[in-house]
Amino acid sequence: MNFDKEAFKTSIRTRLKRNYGKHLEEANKHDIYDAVSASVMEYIQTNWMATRKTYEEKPCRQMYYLSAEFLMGRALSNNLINFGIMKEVKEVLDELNFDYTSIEEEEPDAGLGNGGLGRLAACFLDSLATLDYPGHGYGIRYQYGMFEQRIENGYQVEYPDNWLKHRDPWEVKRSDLAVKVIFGGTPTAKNVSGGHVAFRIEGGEVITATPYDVPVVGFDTKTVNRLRLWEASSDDGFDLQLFNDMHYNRAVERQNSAENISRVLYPNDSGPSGKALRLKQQYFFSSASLQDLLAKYKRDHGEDLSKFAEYNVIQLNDTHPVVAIPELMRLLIDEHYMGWDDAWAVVTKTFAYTNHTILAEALEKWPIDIFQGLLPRIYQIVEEINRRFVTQLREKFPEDWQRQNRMSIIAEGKIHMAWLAIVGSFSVNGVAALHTELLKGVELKDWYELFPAKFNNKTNGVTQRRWLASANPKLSAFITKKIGHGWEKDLSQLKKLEKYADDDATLDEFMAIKRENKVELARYLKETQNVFIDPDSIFDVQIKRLHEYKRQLLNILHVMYLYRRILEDPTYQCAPRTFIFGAKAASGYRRAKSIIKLINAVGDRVNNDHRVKGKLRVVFLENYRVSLAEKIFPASDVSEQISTAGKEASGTGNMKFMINGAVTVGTLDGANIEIVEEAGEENAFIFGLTAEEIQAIESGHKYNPQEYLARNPGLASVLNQLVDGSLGADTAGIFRELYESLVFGIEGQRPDVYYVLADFGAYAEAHERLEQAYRDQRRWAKMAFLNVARSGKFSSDRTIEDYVRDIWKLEKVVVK
Ligand code: 26Q
Repeated sequence: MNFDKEAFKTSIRTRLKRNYGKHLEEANKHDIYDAVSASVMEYIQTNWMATRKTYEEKPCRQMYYLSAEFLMGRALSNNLINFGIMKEVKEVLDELNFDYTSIEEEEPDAGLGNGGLGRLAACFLDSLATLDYPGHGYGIRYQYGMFEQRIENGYQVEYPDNWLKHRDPWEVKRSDLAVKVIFGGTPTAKNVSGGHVAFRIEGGEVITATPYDVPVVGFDTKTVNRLRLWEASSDDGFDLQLFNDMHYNRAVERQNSAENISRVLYPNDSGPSGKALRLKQQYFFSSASLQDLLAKYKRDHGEDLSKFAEYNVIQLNDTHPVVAIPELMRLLIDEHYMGWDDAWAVVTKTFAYTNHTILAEALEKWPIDIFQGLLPRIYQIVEEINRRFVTQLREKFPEDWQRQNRMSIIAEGKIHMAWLAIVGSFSVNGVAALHTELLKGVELKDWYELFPAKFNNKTNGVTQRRWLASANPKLSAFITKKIGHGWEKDLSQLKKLEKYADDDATLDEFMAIKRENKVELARYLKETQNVFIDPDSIFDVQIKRLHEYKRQLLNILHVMYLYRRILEDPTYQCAPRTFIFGAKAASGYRRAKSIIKLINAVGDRVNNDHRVKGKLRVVFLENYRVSLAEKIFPASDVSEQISTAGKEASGTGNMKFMINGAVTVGTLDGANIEIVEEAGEENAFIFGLTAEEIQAIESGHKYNPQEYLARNPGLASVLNQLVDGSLGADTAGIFRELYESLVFGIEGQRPDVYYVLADFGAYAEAHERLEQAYRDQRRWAKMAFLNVARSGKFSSDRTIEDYVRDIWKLEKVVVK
């Protein structure tokens, strides 16, 4: 595009005057961020309108990604890169005497997600727009996103993330498209001609859903798709009578109750909370989104909805939006007077479901009383779906009562949302090869036997525009110098780098870039968190949500093990290492919080012990989030992907490390398997029990962690430090709990549920191999370099092409 610098400057000045009544000279950094963003938005709008017009002129099949989470992070850099005006805007700011980096830092992260699942949704939107597919997001405009984490006295403390404190320059409020969503009330049969039975809801709480649209800018294309986020409010929420009678709180009760629905993201990435408000959130955005789609369909095609599924496909991001299945039935039957069978035919051609977890405790089940109280009509419909489904099951497995019970959508007082998802969708997919195989063979075995054709795998990916082009400009320039442009939209081109894998000059340059990125991260951490790290040490990094199955505990126990070794043998020679952690724990997850405290306690101990002499450092970075991740991946040497085999559905951080040239230490879990398959086993450090071995142990009930302690005195001694008070007296209690959970099992659990002790020896040994490899700098450089060259598969562009081909069946629509 032709970018007029002077016009852009004028635009910035105009906005400063209009929005803040300020001259350029009076503007602070935030004002500039806002004015620049608003000016960029002006350009985006042109393409956005053109895209909308293109989609409208010739109605085409479109995909809608329904997700309770979109972890978008910051928009400015991404939009400038995708729009192709980064260089120009930087120059403009330079000329106005502002530094781009510090302006960029003014933008709060849009942290509307917990972790992997939410960030995957964001990467998918980027790829869809870049590849010119008509695919859009629907979600919730949480007023407060993922909490801000501070570490106080080594403990995690949560603070609200008031990301909308200033206005968000990237959103457009569409009050004209607001819809109503009803909770509670009484379903009442109404008379409809033609013999159909339809219901209306009498009474109930009426919530207004107002959409805010955020543009999703494709890279090097005119396509701008849409993320539509719903905000909850009440139209008659303020009672003036009560206010006049000085009942100030009661006067706004209804307003608050409505607004609470989109108030805050549940900071829980691993399990149903069972809270009514969470179900309200799910129904709220599912219903609003479907009403929006039906209204559009009727504008384009008239009242006959029988062909709805030809033009719309809805991807359900885990079970969180699965209530959309009965809701679409309700809308078709009660509001559009379709018969059950016709409606069901539409529904089961519209929905596709992605599963993101095999942790049994994470599968959503809603207690009937909560569900029926909030959604009485939807409950009736779920009952009818289940009645018909169970009838079908009986025909297929007449005598198999157990199977019928296991598969009933409603059982033991609960509604099983994953079962509802499978029954109501035409596709069910896992997110990495192993994960899908485990779904088919174990977790969803009954379902695979019933509906084999629905099951398919879609290995996750990440967008190289954000995670390489934007996050790592130095490596990007280097890549482009070597192989030219093209990788930005076709990551498989990175394989052209392979021919330099034995070229010393290339490897030196590659490693020099890694070092510059390490220096830059060290500088940033010193400035923002007053944390010191040494760029001459190995940056060994584990950044992800804190969860027992991800085994941050294995990592920190190994650090304690190394520390002990250094103290026991002062002559012990090793490459200096910095172990970097970043992780948020769900607010109510006590054990995860204890692990954070342990990491910090070990850090205090190790970092302040002069005997360690720089050989070892442990840092826990506060408030891990997308914008911090963008600074860490490019500076990492080692990627810790050490989940218990079979537990991590895919992982996506593992891919971000790989494309930035970090070497994986990992188990054969999730997408790690595919990562080493691509990189070559010799270019990763794989260790530990396989999923199959763990299955065998579990079916034989023969795991005794004490055996591992008996065999490894070093490990026993490390574990002992958890309970001998050496990590600080105040923590004896919580570390004892960690100890006992590993060694004996507490609270009715098996000991060491996640096989930390079973894998410890192999993990320590993998680290020894790693250290050996690192000492040979050239060998290390080649390993890291080949990881980059072979990371092409892990672009979300590839993932999206897989979804398009197998599930969505979209055509590209090029905006002129
Ligand atoms: C459910 C009910 C109530 C409250 C919260 C939740 C909830 C919220 C978020 C449950 C799960 C999540 C998020 C799960 C998640 O992020 N899963 C990850 O998805 C990634 C993308 O597919 C995978 O790469 C990871 O392996 C998987 O852990």
